[in-house]
Amino acid sequence: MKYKIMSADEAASLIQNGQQIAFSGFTPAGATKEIPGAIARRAEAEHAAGRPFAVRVITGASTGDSCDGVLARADAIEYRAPYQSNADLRARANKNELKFTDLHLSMTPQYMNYGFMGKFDWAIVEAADVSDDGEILLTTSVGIAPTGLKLAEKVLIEINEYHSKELRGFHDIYETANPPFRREIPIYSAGDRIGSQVVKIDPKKIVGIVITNKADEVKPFKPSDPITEKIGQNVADFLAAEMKVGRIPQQFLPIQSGVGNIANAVLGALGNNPDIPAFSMYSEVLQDSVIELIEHGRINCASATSLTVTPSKIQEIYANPKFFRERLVLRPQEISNSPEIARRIGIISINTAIEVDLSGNVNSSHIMGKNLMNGIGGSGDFTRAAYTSIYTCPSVAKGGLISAIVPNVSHCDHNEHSVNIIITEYGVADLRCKTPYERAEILIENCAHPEYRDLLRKFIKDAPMGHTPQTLARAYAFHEAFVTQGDMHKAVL
Ligand code: 0RQ
Repeated sequence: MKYKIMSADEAASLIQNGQQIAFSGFTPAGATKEIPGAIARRAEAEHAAGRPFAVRVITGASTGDSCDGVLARADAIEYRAPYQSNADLRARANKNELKFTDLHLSMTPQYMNYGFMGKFDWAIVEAADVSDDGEILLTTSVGIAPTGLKLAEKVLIEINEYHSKELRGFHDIYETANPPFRREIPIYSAGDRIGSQVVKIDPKKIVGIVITNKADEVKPFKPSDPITEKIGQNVADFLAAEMKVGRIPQQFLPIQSGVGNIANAVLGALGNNPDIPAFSMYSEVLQDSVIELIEHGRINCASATSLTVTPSKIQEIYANPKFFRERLVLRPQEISNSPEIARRIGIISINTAIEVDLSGNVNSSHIMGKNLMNGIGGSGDFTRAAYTSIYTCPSVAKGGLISAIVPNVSHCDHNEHSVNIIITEYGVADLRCKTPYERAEILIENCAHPEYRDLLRKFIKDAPMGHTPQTLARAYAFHEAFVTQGDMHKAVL
């Protein structure tokens, strides 16, 4: 290899205070694991010497603790976008100790391309291989890496020897032109390939290579509980019933599914339902359950921007690369999350809500209107463009002290015009083409926890007549009760 091999600390010494870096990684998959730690050490040394040191960090979505966690704990982040799920980073964002912006994930590469984020000094990416003429074989995610590699002045690469070079052929790298030159993205079904297997850049931009050998920091799932399983079951039963009445075609439609335990249970239930045929996925993240369903012939093919699977699952893939290469496609996030494609191929989107209000507005990102949880991620990319958009959540949180069905959401990510179906462990609220009063009623009767139904019914009954049941003075009575008394049951209506 013609590039300079260096230590992570040597690489970090090249980074200057205030610089903007595009990192690879979408979830812990494909995130860099060595250089961020070295940047954190450099920040701590600079701070100890009384000098400021923090960088602007743009990634695909969340990353692993060895990127977001170490940098946040060292106070080395000045600005961070577009998504995170790290406790230390979240705590600092919620104290405004660093600037965090929650962005639609499909929009992030566009904002980079349009210049909305300013100049990129560095791209720091994990790769399985790099050729002397600048062909980079990415690892388990694509995310914003191609855009960062194109725009950045200089590039550092972590070659991670843990990942197999058999990954060649899993990626489909395709870049869109900026308006007014953009054309349609020619993907007509989930498995279509339209791009190249590698990212190609000018090799002169590559200033150093750091070698490592570490698995992605993907944690195994908690064992599923009865509530999660019931939600999964309700989603599968709803979709099977939709197929039966002809609202979903017999070939079924591609599924997009969010991350976490509920998403995992939903996919498990879809896979086990004999009335649902083998299906495809057009999603952003593929978790362990997808690999199992591919192995069992229940998923035909899956497209995403990240392969967020545990080390044992990635080894299964590396042991059988030909089988999986034919069934998995990893794309840049503006393609995996493209609303154009989601609308064309008719995806069924399934994401998670923190709370839902009686109009059908969904909050996926903030607690009590104030504190960031993770972010919207790709949920908005898919929801607005979906054939049918579904949100799932348990009917209550914090042992029942919080109702997930509230008069008004305390923060709105997805509005009533884009949200079609709400599913809790109690049932399904089909909001499609319903009036505001009808929506409120079915949400209360089908989805709310029985302990909160009378309070919610009272909110509707007492509302002055209008197109939408609303009483502004009591709009946040549920939240107010939790914030002041620790219990939404005490809402004064
Ligand atoms: O708190 O961690 O203190 O126990 O929120 O909730 O029920 O464990 O569910 O892990 O799936 O997270 C929406 C946050 C759900 C996640 C969200 C508290 C609850 C718990 C976690 P603890 P659960 P999950 C994919 C596409 C982003 C949108 C999306 C998320 C913690 O799924 O970030 O789907 N989604 N994007 O107690 C106060 C409420 C609450 C509440 C739950 N109403 N009030 N706390 N919690 N409801 C992502 C990507 O694009 C990469």
